[in-house]
Amino acid sequence: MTQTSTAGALFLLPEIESAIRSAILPAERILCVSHVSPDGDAIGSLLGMGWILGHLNKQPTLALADKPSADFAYIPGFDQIVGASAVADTYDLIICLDASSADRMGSVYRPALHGQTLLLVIDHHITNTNFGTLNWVAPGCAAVCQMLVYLADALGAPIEGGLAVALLTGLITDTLGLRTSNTDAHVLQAAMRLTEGGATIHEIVARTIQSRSFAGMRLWGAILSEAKLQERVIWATISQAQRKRAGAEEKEGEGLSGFLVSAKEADISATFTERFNSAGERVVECSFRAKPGFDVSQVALSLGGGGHPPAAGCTLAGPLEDVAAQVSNALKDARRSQLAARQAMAANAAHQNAAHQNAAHG
Ligand SMILES: [Mn+2]
Repeated sequence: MTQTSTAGALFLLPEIESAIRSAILPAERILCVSHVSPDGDAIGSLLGMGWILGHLNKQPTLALADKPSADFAYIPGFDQIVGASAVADTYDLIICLDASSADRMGSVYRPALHGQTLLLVIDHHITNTNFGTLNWVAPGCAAVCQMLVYLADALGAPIEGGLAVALLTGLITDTLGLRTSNTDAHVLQAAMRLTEGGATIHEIVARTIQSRSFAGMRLWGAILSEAKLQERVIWATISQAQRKRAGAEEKEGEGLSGFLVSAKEADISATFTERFNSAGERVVECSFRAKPGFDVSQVALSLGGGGHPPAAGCTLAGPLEDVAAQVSNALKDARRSQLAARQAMAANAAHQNAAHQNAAHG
C-alpha cells in the first residue's frame, strides 16, 4: 500500500536530495526552526522534521520564536518545542522550515552567532529569497509538510504515528482542508500517504480550521459589519480596541481574509490588523487573498512581505486607517492591471487566430 510516490522525484530532485543527505547525516547538533506567528504548516513541519531526524537517531532542538497555540498540542512531540531562550550559540546544522526569508525565524536565529552555520532552507513560498547555504524551495507544493513526505521517503523514515499526524496537520491547514487552488493530485496523493499512516483528516480539520472561540466569533461580527467593498476588492480592519471589546486574543481574527474573499462580489480580499511589535510600536499586519486568476503575492512583495498568488501578506508601520486606505488602493490597482493584461492577452490570441484563419483561406 505505502508505495513511494512518483511526485517525490518531481519535487525532490536527485542532486538536492543528495545535498540534503550530506548536510543532515554527519550533523550531530541540529537546530530546526520555523516562522514567527507559527501556523499549522510551521508547527507541523517543525515537528515532522523532528520525527524524521529522530528516525536517523538525531535529537534536534525544535525552536519557535513565538509560543505555538495549544490548539496544536494534539501533535505528538508538541511539548518538545522550545523558545528562543533555549537555543544554543553553536550548531552543526540549522534547518529552516516554511520561512521565505531569514527574518521570519525571529529571535531564534541570531546572525552574529549562527551566521556561519550551514543553513538548510526547506520552503514552498514562491517569494523565497534563497537565504540558505542550501535551498530546497518547491513552490509547486501546497505545504512544507507535503515536501517532508518526499524527504521522509528519501531518508527511509516510515510515514506513520506522530510523523503522519504532524505532516497532515500542515497539509490540511495550508490548503484550508484540501480546498485551495493548489490542491492538485500530488497533494491528494500525499494526504493519502499520511492517511494510510494513521492520521485522520476529519480529526485534524475539527481541531484546526473548524475550531473557533466565541470571542473570536463576536470579533468577526463586529469587523464584518464594517467591511468595505470597492472595485471587487473587499477589506476590513481589526483594531486593538475592537479586539478588547470582543474579549478576543491576539490570534483571533485570523482566517478572516479567507472568509472575505468568498464574497461573490469580490476577487481580492484584505484584512488589516493592528498589533504592537516587540518594541511597542504600532504596526499593521496585512493579509491578502485572491480568487483564481488573480495574484496578491506581487503587491505583498512590493510592500516588503511575501506569499503565494492566492494568499500573501506583509507588515507595515503606521496608523491602521492610513495603511488600509493606501494598501486597498494598491490592491485595486493590481486587480485592474491584472485584468487589463489578461484582456490584452485574450485580444492578442484572437488576433493571431484570425490571422491564422486568413492565411489558411488565402
Ligand atoms: Mn506553508
